[in-house]
Amino acid sequence: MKTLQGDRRIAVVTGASSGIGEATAKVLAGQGFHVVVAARREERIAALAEEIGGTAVVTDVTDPGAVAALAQTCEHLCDSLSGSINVLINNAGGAKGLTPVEQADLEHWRWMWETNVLGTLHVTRALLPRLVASGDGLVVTVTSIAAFEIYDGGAGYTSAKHAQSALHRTLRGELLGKPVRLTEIAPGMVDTEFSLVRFDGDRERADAVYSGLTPLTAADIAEVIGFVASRPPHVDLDQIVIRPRDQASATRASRQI
Ligand code: 8X3
Repeated sequence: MKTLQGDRRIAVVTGASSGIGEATAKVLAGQGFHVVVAARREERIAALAEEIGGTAVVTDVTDPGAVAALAQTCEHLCDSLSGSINVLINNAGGAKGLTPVEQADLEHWRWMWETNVLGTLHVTRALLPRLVASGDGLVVTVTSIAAFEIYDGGAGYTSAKHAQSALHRTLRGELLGKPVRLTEIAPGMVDTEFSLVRFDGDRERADAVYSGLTPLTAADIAEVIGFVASRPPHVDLDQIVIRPRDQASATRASRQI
């Protein structure tokens, strides 16, 4: 098979403006990747790209036009750097609200399905031909323990994460025989903007999620993704669940209050 393996290995990270995405972009840059940082917040990704010597692309993963432009930029980068797209980190996503099904906020549900599920679909579909052509591709999708657990008030988020995980794991079979590894990272509590977004900027409510325990940090997750990315091409870490020691499940945690 003809491959486009170039001199420079390129990694694309979505949701790179903060948290796990930002930390992962830094780890991958440290490993020598040219990192394309994609997110909606221009100022943040421009500063990050400057810091790590990467490329910032303002991208809303729910917008197919924006994702097509991201893919186009990646094509140009491959040419200008004589590089190949070897890594995609599907990290964009999140939760909104925590309400029972009976009171479901349809806008919240739509946002969660659009961002976590269709966003992953748009970006993966757009970059897959390049990842395959690189001869050594890797797709990491950051889901959540909500991809296999459920909890009261969480159906919008858990159903979206279940679907995102199903989409990702389906690729493992569809791409069998092609040179692309697939890893699902399923974190539990990570102290990022996650809860602040979920509770619409309510700092007190967001902080309460992590009170009395030691949550994971974005860097903890990024370090594991860096390990995944640095394995040889024949080693596929299919699924990795990472929780704080203090968290047994989405609904059971040990808190010292
Ligand atoms: C979020 C996981 O444990 O904070 O994706 O609900 S948890």
